[in-house]
Amino acid sequence: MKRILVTGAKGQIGSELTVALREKYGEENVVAADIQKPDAAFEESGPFRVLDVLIPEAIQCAIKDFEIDTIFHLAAILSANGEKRPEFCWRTNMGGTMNILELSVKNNIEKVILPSSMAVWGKGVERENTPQESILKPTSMYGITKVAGELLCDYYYSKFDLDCRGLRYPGIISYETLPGGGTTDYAVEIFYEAIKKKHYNCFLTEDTMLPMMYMPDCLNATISLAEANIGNLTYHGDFNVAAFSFTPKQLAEAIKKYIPDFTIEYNPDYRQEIADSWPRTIDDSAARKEWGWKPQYDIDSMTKDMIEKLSAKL
Ligand code: VAH
Repeated sequence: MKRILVTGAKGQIGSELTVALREKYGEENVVAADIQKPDAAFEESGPFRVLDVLIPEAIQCAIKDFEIDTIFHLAAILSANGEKRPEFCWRTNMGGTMNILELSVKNNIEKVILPSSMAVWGKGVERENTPQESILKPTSMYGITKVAGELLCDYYYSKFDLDCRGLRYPGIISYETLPGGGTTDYAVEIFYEAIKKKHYNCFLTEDTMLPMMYMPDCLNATISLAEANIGNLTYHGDFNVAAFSFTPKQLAEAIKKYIPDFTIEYNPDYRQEIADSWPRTIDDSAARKEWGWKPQYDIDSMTKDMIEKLSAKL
């Protein structure tokens, strides 16, 4: 991995993954790409390309211009936004992924990281300690695109010998960039509202347990998988990874340790149905065994760090 392209680089994960990769591989060796134009700070921090992943010629130019050998493809429409415009979600997520895979084969790209998501699960699956091997029948368009992405990852690996890897992200919590249209976004919004208003109107019920992960662990998992020896990997595009699970009520209790007069109300909306189709806890033993995955944060250390960093930022 010497010359890296990150698509979706202005997104919640992409923006921090770009910074982490630049710290490790050098600013000039990590090209941030997004359909949105960069702000001045982003543009000054290293190479940037405005890139629509639905235009193959644009991807081809970026690969050639920057001599790319590794691609982290983060550009995607997430679960909640995907239900508002399912056709657009399919076209964007699948069109972008196919372009990235086809051009990676054409340009002999060494490695492609195609993130998946716990959204791949749906009906007929054990929701406690959901196993690595299980039925994949998602009920969201986003989840359908993530199952298709996992299958494409394995297909391009076996048919074209393309080193293609992916991990099933749980909900990711961070303070740098607001998340964009996911069902787990409540676990980020709640911190902003707790600090600014000491109250949060939650769009999920108080007992909706979901697997979550703090951003530093997400970045560590993504880069560790990317750097793992392919010969040690039984799985490729669909590693389960998890850190901790909580309900909105449990998260509110953790926040109250730092903001005692914080209050919360629960008014579930359309995202409740999506959340109810996802696991409550996940078995990530394969990732732990095959590439040494081990989260560093739990709900308390994440909450402490989020409140400290976000209070300073706000
Ligand atoms: C979402 N944050 O809510 C994303 C993620 C599993 C959750 O894929 O859509």
